[in-house]
Amino acid sequence: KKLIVATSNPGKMQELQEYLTELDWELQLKPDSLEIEETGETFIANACLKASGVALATGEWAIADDSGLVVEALNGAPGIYSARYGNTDTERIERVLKELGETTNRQAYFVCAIAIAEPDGSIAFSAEGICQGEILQAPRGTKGFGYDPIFYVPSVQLTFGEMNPEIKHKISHRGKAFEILLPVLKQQGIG
Ligand code: ITT
Repeated sequence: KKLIVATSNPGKMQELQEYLTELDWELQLKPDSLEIEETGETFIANACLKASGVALATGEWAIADDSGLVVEALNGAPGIYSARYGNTDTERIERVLKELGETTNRQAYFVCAIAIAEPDGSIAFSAEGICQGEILQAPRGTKGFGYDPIFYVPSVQLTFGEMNPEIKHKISHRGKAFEILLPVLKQQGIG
C-alpha cells in the first residue's frame, strides 16, 4: 500500500524513512508544489493538518511529522515556530543562541507529533514523543539536521549532531513517537 510522506524537509524525510522501513508501505514523497499551511496552535494540530491535507489532495494515505524545539528560558520558543525561526539551519541556531545569551537555564526539549491520515483526510493514527536535553553555548557535531548541533543529551553525553543515527533514532522525540505508533500499526495490520 502506498503512503505519501508529507514533508519538504530532507533531514526529516531521511529519519521518517528509517522508522517506516519496518513496515511494507511503498513510500512516496509529496509533490513540492503541495504545501499545507500550518495554522494550528499545537504540534499535533499541525501534524494532523499536514497529513489530512496531503491525503485529501493525493487520494492516498499520508503521514506527517510536526516537530520543534521548546526552550524553557525562552518561554517555549521557538516551539511550533521552529521552522519559521530563520531562513537556514545556521540562522535558526544562531538566533536561539543569541536570545539565550549567557542564561544559565539551558533546559530544552524536542517534540515530535506524527499523524497518519486516510485517503478521505480523516486521521487514523497519531502519537507524540519528547526528548529532554540542554542547549549548548556553541554548536557541536555535523550529523543530523536542524537544531541538532546545539541540543545536548546528558545521558549520552553527546549532542544530536554528534550522535550516530542509530543512537538518535532510539532516544529522540521522533524515536519515542514511533515507539508508540509502530506497535499499533503492526497490531492493526496497517502497512
Ligand atoms: P515539513 O513541515 O515540510 O515537514 P518543516 O521543516 O517545516 O518541514 P516543521 O514545521 O515540523 O517542519 O518544523 C520543524 C523544525 O524543527 C525545523 O526547523 C527542524 O529543523 C526542527 N527539528 C525537528 N526535528 C528535529 C530534529 O530531530 N533535530 C533537529 N531539528 C529538528
